[in-house]
Amino acid sequence: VQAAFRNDLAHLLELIGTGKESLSFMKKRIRHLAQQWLRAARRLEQKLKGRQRDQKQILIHIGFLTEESGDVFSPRVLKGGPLGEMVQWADILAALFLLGHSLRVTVSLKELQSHLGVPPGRGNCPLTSPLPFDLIYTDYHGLQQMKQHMGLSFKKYRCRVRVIDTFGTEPAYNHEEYATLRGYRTNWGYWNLQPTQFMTMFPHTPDNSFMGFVSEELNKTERQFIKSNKVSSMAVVYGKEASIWKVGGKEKFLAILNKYMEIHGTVYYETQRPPEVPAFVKNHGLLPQHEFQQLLRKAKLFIGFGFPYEGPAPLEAIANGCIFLQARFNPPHSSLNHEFFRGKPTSREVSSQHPYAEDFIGKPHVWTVDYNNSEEFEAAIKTIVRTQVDPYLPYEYTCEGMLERIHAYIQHQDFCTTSSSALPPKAKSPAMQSPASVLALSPNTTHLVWSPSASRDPRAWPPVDSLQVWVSEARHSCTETCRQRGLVCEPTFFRFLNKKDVFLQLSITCDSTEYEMNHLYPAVAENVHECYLQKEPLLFSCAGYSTKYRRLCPCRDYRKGQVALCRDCL
Ligand code: U2F
Repeated sequence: VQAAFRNDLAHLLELIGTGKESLSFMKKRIRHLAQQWLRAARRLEQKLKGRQRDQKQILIHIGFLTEESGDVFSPRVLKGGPLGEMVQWADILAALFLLGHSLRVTVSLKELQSHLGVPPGRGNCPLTSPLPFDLIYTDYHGLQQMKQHMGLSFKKYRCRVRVIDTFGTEPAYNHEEYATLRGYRTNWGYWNLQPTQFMTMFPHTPDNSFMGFVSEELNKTERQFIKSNKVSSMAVVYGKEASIWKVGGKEKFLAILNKYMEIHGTVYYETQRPPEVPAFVKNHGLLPQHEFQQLLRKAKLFIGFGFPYEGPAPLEAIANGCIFLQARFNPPHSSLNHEFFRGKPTSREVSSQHPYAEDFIGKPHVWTVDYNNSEEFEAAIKTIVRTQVDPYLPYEYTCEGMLERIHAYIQHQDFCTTSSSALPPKAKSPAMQSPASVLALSPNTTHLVWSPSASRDPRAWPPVDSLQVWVSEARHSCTETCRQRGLVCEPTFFRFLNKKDVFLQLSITCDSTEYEMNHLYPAVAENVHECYLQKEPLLFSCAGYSTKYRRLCPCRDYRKGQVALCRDCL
């Protein structure tokens, strides 16, 4: 069946169900953004005119909202608890629905079992009939529940699963045997999925797919209006929970800020003003999402105190014409040195409260400074008060951008067929059978580019024409190596360069070449002329570096404002 774009969100609201504050929050959000979503769907429909799109049967199982996993989020929706995940799920639901797929939504174990066809009263048995879904979007909690209740069928069907994973899962933590051997300890990892089956809230690592969410969009009139009504002395503090005010040294930087600006907050409180919030701060209490946006429209500055990490609010602030000021973390925070990230399946180094804002947006919208350096902090405030900025929203966070991206994933990502586009988790060293086409790489002085004369596999996605092979410096990851060249690391291309010939083409001398399991391979230990190839395709990883190796990195181009897609990827 062909999928038809939908032009009404009413039926989706029914599908979501009732009975939890988190569900009400999500429905309110969908209702509020409905017009914006519908306009975007019409634009994408025009863009894709006539393109064949299959309608998928999709199960959306939001594990963290089930009672069985504790549902700690729902009771905190109105109390300043995290909303980022609910923002994202609401947007995923809207996007999948508008693209015309057939959806089932579950937030309890019982519903999950009945949709999967698990016989009542039994668990951990193979399903009695074939799984009625082409795709299952869930999270780590849901994944655990599915594993527990599907028995052997879990292995068979796990290629249909997409895991919404806020902060990301790096390949080294995903591979059970390797993670165990090498001490990549985590509370969540070890699933042996294809790393791109994990979908993140921001484009944290190219090893995962970037799912994202949306922010409110403004038309020209609204922009104009916002710009002329900005109160240049008004600052809003990022954070709904009183605990964020416990940050060390806050007296000093708040006193500086207060010299130039009136400070507002949206900190949750029950009856009394939270004692952590100083008296000179105008606290509005936790606001409903659309009122929070109205506040941002007036404010000049949105200021972060270091927590929460990597949430949606800074994008909303920037989209409403605020400048976002945040603390640089030196040294960076990560699972190795910070409680919040400990046990998360990634060693990504978080260089500020919001690295996406820092790296993908930057000045004049985003200022990342050392809060312990009073001069630097004060200079930033002084400049910000004088600086005019336009509201800005990266295309990938617009409704059209998100629809376009999810459409591309659904059309092209296939982890079930063992074709060239997705290697099976446990095939006999498929990493060794590199495709013949790689021989057509034509050498350049410093790197390799794909030769157009190469026979190309039309099913391969992203199309291999966008591949450029670069050799990293020692101590550099492939993520970084590609980024330095205005490109992005593309893990699906590793299989094209995991090959002895490629070293030769790059004029790298190899006295020996070995296949081993290591998430940094293919790589060369330059001073000893030892070359290494990857034995386990699940360990192909853009993340990771070492002083010992220069890595072979598969980079590709990307669309401006849509890093998930290469130029010819739609
Ligand atoms: C992040 O979760 P948070 O919920 O703390 O993220 P925020 O950036 O604060 O934003 C979530 C939403 O809260 C809304 C705002 C955002 O869309 O519009 N909001 C509101 O409705 N009323 C207000 O007064 C203020 C904000 C992140 F998303 C999670 O993944 C992490 O677990 C968490 C911890 O790092 O941070």
